[in-house]
Amino acid sequence: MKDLSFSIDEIRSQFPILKRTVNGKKLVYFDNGASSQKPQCVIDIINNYYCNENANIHRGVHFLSQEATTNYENARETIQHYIHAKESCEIIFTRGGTDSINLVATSFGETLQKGDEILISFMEHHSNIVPWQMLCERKELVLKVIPIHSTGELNIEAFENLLSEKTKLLAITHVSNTLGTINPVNYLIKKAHTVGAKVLLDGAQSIQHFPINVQELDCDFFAFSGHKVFGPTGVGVLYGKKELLESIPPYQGGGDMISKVTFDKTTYNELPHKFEAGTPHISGGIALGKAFEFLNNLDSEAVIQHERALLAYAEEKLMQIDGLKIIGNSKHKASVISFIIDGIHPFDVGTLLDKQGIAVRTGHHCTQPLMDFFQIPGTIRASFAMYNTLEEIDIFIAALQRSIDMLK
Ligand code: C6P
Repeated sequence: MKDLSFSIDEIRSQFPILKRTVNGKKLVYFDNGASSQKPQCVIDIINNYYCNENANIHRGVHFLSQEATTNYENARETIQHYIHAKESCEIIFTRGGTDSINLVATSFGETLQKGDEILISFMEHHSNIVPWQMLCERKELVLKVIPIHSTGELNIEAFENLLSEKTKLLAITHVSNTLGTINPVNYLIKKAHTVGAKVLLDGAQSIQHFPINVQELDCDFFAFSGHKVFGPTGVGVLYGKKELLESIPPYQGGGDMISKVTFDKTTYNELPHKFEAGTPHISGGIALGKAFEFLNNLDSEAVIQHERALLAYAEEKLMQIDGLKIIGNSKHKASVISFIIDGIHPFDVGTLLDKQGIAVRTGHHCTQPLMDFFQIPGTIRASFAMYNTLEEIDIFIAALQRSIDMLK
């Protein structure tokens, strides 16, 4: 049963780190795009796993091994239901979003032929650029890049022109980690499918902000990291359509991913194990399941409204600051704001904000081509989560103004 009320105090009370001070000030954590904080239930389940349940999975007949296996597989099912995948075998545990994309580049990439084209966009994170560059070099494929408008929105006309029968994969971010842009993925996926291309959505910055339904989206792959969605680091997920995952070769070789090994020939395990070589991050998978249970207990519509209010309030306040320019003004944005200030380096602002207890990210945000597009060295980025408050934004704005006054 969902708790349909959204009590910010109740939510904040579940995140112990939010009570701490940094440099003598109450922590204001606005670096959720880099990594989210963890609720007590996620921390507790990791602790409990190592105190009471630790064992390897899928291998032992003994009680602890079977218990750990059940908990790990239950977590897979929780994630399956959260993103509305048809079957739990479509949920592959990986080391994180980067690893998920590399899995597709390696395994799906193996099925591509010289001259085939891969389409990405100008606003991709390096994790959704470099694996494709490496693949293109290895297999003599062609990488094409969809340009964007100065608003930070995708150039749809250019996308349509770049798409052709040669396009085998569209690999695109759902939400830009730097601009906050929410891409029109429903349209992009439909259109890509008309030429027979598969679609990988990089969901690293979307899954923590709004519900995901991979069947409705009809994406072929969906990749994300656990640590950005209130779970631990070192674990992530690749969703893939079952038939597609079955048709591509394994990613890595090792234990658990095999059916039978002889020196003459090795056959592979069924999904999802075919893609999960070696002992996985067991406590991480279990804890990621718990993070999704935590999300399941919230009213997602209330979370969306709250984050929208944070974004609107912060943008309104920031725009009142002299010489400040917001980078990324898409009509549809998640609660991520990048900005620059005339004559001041982002790093200096980030450092002074930190002295006042405020955590933001500064720099290129692993999107260097995007920085080149805007002809800037980097931005200051405030990225909000559902536990942030309007009062924290007031503290941030006052601290930002103080920093600017010191630097000018
Ligand atoms: N972006 C940020 O501060 P990993 O590092 O594997 O957990 O996630 C990679 C990744 C992939 N795609 C997008 C859109 C991302 O935003 C990220 C991670 C962080 O913006 C750290 S660089």
